[in-house]
Amino acid sequence: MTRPDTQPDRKTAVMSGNKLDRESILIDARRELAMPSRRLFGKRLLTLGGLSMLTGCSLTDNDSVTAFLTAVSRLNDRAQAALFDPKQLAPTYTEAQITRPFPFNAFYGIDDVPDVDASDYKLKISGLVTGQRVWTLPELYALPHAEQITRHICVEGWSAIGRWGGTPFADFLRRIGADTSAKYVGFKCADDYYESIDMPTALHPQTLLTFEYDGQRLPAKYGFPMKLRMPTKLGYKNPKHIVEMFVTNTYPGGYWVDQGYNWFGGS
Ligand SMILES: Nc1nc2c(c(=O)[nH]1)N[C@H]1C(S)=C(S)[C@@H](COP(=O)(O)O)O[C@H]1N2
Ligand SMILES: [Mo]
Repeated sequence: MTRPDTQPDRKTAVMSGNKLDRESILIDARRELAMPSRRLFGKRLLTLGGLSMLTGCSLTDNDSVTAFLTAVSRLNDRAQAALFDPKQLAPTYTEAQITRPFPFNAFYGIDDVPDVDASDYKLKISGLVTGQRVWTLPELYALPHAEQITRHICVEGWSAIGRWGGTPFADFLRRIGADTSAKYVGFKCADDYYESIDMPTALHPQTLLTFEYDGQRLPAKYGFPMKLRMPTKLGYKNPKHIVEMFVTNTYPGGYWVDQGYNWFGGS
């Protein structure tokens, strides 16, 4: 089993034994602030001490440390959302730069990849949309087509360049009559994974609902029948094996996010 990188360390630092290890907590919190997606925020806006005062945490017990780290993460969500430029494009690459083989990753091993049956697959659409209905794969495959060669960055410490094909998600949201003034789009997956993203990222021009990898139908390991591909977000924000999506103003969380990981997850 694999998981994003900072979480086990954070858990170890915060929860090991009764005696609080101040040193490792500070190392951990500094590391949080040093993550690529947080660097801007950490450097520009606040020092660790400032954050501590701001959140009113005295860092004297496990609960306050957890609250402190959660507050850091939630503040970062807001800072990242404020810094997100809906028109700024992530870098794209050439075919020759594609990483081969492209890595597989999930919260389980490759032998447990879900086997989604194409013939009775239906994508459910719910929430704040006028077109609450299900979509079959032939209907989805007939949507306008776009391609991207972009870099996928996993917080476990690897990145890889891949080529995905599918349909621009903004178009799809308009097609289903989504309320694009709503805050979130949530996803449920065939493997019990779930995720949610902010609406500005959902509408970003490089956010694609993908059905293909490198010119072929998306293989099971990369998320058959579809993966939401967002080069502006870290790997764990990109749900594979999507079976349902919903538009909502109620914060839906995510598989890793609900275990303490940063929700915005910009890269
Ligand atoms: N359904 C589902 N989607 C998921 C995951 C998962 O475990 N299940 N893992 C995430 C993580 S952490 C990464 S890095 C990427 C890996 O995608 P890949 O197998 O195409 O490299 O999928 C993301 N989306
Ligand atoms: Mo990841």
